[in-house]
Amino acid sequence: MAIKEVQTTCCYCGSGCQLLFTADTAANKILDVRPTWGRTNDDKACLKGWYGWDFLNDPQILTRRLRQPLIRRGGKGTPLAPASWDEAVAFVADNLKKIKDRWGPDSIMGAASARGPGNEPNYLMQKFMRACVGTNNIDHCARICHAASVAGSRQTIGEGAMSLSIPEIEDAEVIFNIGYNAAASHPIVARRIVKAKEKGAYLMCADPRVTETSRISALHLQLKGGTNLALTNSMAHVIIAEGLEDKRFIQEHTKDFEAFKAIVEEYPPERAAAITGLAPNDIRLAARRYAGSRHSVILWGMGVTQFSQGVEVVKSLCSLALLTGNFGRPSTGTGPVRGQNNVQGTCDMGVLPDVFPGYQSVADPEARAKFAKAWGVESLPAGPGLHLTRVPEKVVHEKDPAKRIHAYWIFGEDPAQSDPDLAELRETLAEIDFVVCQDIFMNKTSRQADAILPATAWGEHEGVYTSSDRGFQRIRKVVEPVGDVKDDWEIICLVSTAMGYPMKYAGAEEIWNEMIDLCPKFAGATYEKIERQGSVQWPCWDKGPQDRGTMYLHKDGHFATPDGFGLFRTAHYHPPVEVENADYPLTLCTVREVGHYSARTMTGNCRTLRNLEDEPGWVQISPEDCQTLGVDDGELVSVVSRRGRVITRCKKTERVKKGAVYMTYQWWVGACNELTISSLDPTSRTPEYKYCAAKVEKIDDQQWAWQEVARLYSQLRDDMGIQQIGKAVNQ
Ligand SMILES: Nc1nc2c(c(=O)[nH]1)N[C@H]1C(S)=C(S)[C@@H](COP(=O)(O)OP(=O)(O)OC[C@H]3O[C@@H](n4cnc5c(=O)[nH]c(N)nc54)[C@H](O)[C@@H]3O)O[C@H]1N2
Ligand SMILES: Nc1nc2c(c(=O)[nH]1)N[C@H]1C(S)=C(S)[C@@H](COP(=O)(O)OP(=O)(O)OC[C@H]3O[C@@H](n4cnc5c(=O)[nH]c(N)nc54)[C@H](O)[C@@H]3O)O[C@H]1N2
Ligand code: SF4
Ligand SMILES: [Mo]
Repeated sequence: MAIKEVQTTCCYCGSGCQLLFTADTAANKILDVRPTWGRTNDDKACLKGWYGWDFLNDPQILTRRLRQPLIRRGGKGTPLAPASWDEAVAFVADNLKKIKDRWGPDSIMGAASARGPGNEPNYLMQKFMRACVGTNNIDHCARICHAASVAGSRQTIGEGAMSLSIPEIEDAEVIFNIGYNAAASHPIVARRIVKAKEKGAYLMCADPRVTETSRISALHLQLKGGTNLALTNSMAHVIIAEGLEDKRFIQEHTKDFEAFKAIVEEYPPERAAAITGLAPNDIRLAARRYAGSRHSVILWGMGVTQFSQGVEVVKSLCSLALLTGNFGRPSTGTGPVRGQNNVQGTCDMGVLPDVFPGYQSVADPEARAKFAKAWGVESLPAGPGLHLTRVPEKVVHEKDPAKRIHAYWIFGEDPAQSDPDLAELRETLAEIDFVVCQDIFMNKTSRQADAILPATAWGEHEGVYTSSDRGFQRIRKVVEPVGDVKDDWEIICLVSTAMGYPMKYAGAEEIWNEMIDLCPKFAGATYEKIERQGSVQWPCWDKGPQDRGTMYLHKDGHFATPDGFGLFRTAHYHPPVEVENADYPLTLCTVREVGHYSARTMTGNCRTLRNLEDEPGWVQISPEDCQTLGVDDGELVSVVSRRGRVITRCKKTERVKKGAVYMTYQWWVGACNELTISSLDPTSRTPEYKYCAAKVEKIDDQQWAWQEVARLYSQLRDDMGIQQIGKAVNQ
């Protein structure tokens, strides 16, 4: 037995925890995993860090690893059949070329990955789309996540990332936690919130549900879902009305205060109370507490961004921090805590339709000229590309074939599970001429693919992830990949080369070096420095050892806006797009499961995590609603919206209020995205996952319902060609 120890960064959430693997290199097996010291996690990890690596063993519980390329040789309607890499690459390149020649570069869409691959393949994916295909149609799951934070923060303070670092949270004096459930989503960040409380911080939590954070908060603002903007505008109203604003900071470092004041003046607590259902004095208390400290921190998540008014709420939160001068010092500022392990990084790499790597605008002629020169092309497209949430609009709702999307390369995402309104998404995938999936597992999306390209997973390749707080950290190979799989970056190089735009690299570090040389903000973050420090937070301008990176942004009130001033912005409140009514009397909100992760291809294939929770998921219902519906805890029920119907288990709980029900989006059978609505924020195009009208129906024949769940589950697995159901679970 040859033993080695390898340190790497966790592949789930953006907390960026460091894990130490012990592996038997002779047997190519992982023996043990434990957390180790890291900048964000000290030496702690949550249950996914401890148990979330078992998918590397491919126990085939939910789905199975992809081990060889698969193509539909005879076109749509013919089966997916194994192919050699040469054949699969030629097949993908020929089809993409044909589509580009016939319909132009903008008929091709690319989605890249905030998960396992890391920064380097994402850099290459956007380079491929821009330099080889010639379009800015490149995006990723930030769109359906924190895109509203990126847009809203950039419009006010100039930078879309967390202004402070995860460790700084524990020294905050006041934490305003809004629409963020760290105990389930980022347990290691939650630990910092607990520590802040232990050190005497005042916690306040705005969430329509009772969460672990609300339980330890001094003030729980249990507002009605979809009313954030009324609350935040009203807090600003109180701060100004009571003269609690930081007048000097406003004078010296901000603009547009008067226009902001004119809007928030219309939100006295009594009016906001009528919209939010909160007590006026609780709103006053929240405002006074927030303004009463020089170390106030706002942490927010999907309960802010996944609304058709998400961007406006983000702007109002940044404005609250401007109003009170809570920027530019340690343990203060704004914290849109980025979800996925590398969603900050995938944004950093320019996997967005409007920016190159390092947030350099595609509309800026100088930036275009710089990247065109470096990438050896005459010119690069200037117009912003398509947001991935608009693909259905450009397929099923676009009658003119010249304006349609004809090809979609989906790399490390599972939109057929994670996008809203899945029936429409399936119709979209069926209508697109050519769909490529590059993944590590068979998933719901790859069922509809014309070509599947199998990649190495986290633990099988090298690279860099960016944690939620702008920290570049290394990921390292622990085991050798099994089967005919390739590194994501290599797959992109092969297709690009076959399409006539050669790309060749010796490894991830060479790609990284090309990237940092093009991005001033990242220029100093060499592999060597990341290795030495463990983590380098951007901006890091200089390669020398004296530039260790940046812990917090906007030092001394200098914002990242063009002229350095912070801009006050907010808007008037409006309700969500689809509200409850006589036919659909409940509101449906969708959230997270602590032991499972996103589309679940990875955690669903980890034996210990699978034992925590299983299909068909659950729906949280208040005891009053359970009584009205005549349903009880554990019973199967149907949840129905205008777009679909699914079966799931009733979870009766006092944590939710009457009239509002909650599901998690992790389940294949109880898939809540069959029900969600694709109404989008007009700026960030983020879907309103947190609010639509629904009803719950009792199922009288429970035996039939359980059989139906089993039937639907095996049908999905059969469609995916996963034969060995239940096999190898105990291996
Ligand atoms: N275990 C696990 N961890 C994860 C993930 C996972 O799938 N599983 N996913 C990761 C990803 S991609 C992300 S983006 C993060 C997301 O992490 P979070 O932002 O914590 O995500 P959610 O649980 O979707 O929503 C947060 C809270 O918003 C509340 N909320 C709903 N509506 C409203 C409202 O109108 N106002 C307010 N103020 N609150 C509201 C919900 O009740 C919920 O408690 O988690 C990451 N971590
Ligand atoms: N209803 C509802 N829906 C939601 C949300 C919600 O709150 N409610 N939240 C949304 C949010 S915030 C997010 S971020 C999205 C997430 O949605 P997705 O990004 O679609 O979900 P993931 O499970 O992270 O999907 C990642 C895919 O990448 C694959 N993968 C992992 N590692 C690698 C690798 O190294 N290489 C390759 N090629 N593939 C890899 C996985 O197998 C999986 O198929 O879901 C959104 N959907
Ligand atoms: S908190 Fe996030 S990064 Fe840390 S171990 Fe858990 S899932 Fe991994
Ligand atoms: Mo996310």
